Amino acid sequence: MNRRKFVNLALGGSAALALTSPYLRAQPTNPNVIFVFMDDLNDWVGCLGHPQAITPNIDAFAASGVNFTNAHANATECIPSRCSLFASRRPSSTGVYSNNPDWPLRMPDAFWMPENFTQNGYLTFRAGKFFHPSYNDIWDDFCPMNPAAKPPNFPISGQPFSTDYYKYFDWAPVDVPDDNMRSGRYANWAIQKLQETHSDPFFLPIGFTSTHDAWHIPRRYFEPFPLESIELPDVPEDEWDDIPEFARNRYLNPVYHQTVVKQQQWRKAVQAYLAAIYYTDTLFGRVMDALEASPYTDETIVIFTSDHGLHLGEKFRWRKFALWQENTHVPLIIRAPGITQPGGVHTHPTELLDIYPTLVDLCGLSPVEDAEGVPLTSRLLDPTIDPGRPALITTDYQCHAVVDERYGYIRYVDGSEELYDHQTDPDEHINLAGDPAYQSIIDELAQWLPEVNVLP
Ligand SMILES: [Ca+2]
Ligand SMILES: [Ca+2]
Repeated sequence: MNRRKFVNLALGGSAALALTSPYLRAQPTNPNVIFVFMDDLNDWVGCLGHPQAITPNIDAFAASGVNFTNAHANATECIPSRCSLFASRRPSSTGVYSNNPDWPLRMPDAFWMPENFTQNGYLTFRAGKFFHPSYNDIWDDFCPMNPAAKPPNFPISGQPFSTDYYKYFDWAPVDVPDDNMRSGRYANWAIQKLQETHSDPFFLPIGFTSTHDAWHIPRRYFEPFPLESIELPDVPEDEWDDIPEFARNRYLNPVYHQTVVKQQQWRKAVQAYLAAIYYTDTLFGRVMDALEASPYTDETIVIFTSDHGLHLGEKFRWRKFALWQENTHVPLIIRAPGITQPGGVHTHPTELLDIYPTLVDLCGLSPVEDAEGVPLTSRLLDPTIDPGRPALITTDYQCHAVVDERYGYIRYVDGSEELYDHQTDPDEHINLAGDPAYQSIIDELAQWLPEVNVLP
């Protein structure tokens, strides 16, 4: 399907199907919304097939709604991803490509998701990280983003402090009770909100931060992951040879990996990230138990996702900012009473900027005139529906990835390209972009690149 055909389908498809659905009649008029983010969580969850992750609560939640198994963040860094998600705007349309805090000036007319809920009679309660910075004034109530409980001799991973990399690039078990961690506080605050009686429907985002480094996590969450059991990615020695020079220079900062290997920290970092995910999954489970025990459970939409993925040594690379799968692929699970059925799995490409139009649709919010996403309503009703479009991910100015059912295509600002066949090469080792046999596939995917690219 080409781009024009998709636009026509998208305009008519979702609304028409939603209006004729037998399920919709049972949908609450103004459902509550719990919107859970795990900051910097990649696809290391059981329900996306990760062999080591321990995520029983995320997995159980996925089984109760629709699991979007090919979902991608539209940007691979906190602020650009959140600006995209909460206004349903592409980074290429706003010029918000980096974590520069000037983003409100770049998006002065954005109709932000929490504002829309407020204007439509919802109470808005925020636990933890949502915007960045926080914008506390826009919420009816909030649990502030506490500073992380830093150990006294930070860093404690065993790596020496270095100005060559991010100062929180650190990990280790800590002897701190769950509830004293900042994500533990966010969970408890959200649980308390679910135990209160509210006069109006509520929008409750919970931004867990424990999956964002530094991974200083309560010790017991390390115990199921003994170091000798940790599996590291199998990276070919010549992995970088077929990556364009622009990407090597900009996205493959070798200092991180060289330090991690030299200090024998690779397994420890992976172990700590798995512990962080397990800990945060436990908190998520407590919130879901509180919802179950509350009067709100049958009238509350729950969304679970992340803001972007993360590298832990794949491509001999760490952290975020790039366009490979480790950075773009994220969990997305939605359960909407009266709309979704348990056990739904949607395998087609999906973008996080579709979430806001979906909430507009399901919660009766005001239309968002400049939204670039489309409602997922039809796919929630019938997860087998193929929307016929790929996911578009942006990191820097004119640096984009297009991911369809099978391929991942990357084009950088200088015109250099990568193409990976996820069917035969899911870990993206072999760049096919120079092979003429794949030119027609590149041409097909390239038509989805944005026509407008606002300067940074
Ligand atoms: Ca983030
Ligand atoms: Ca390679």
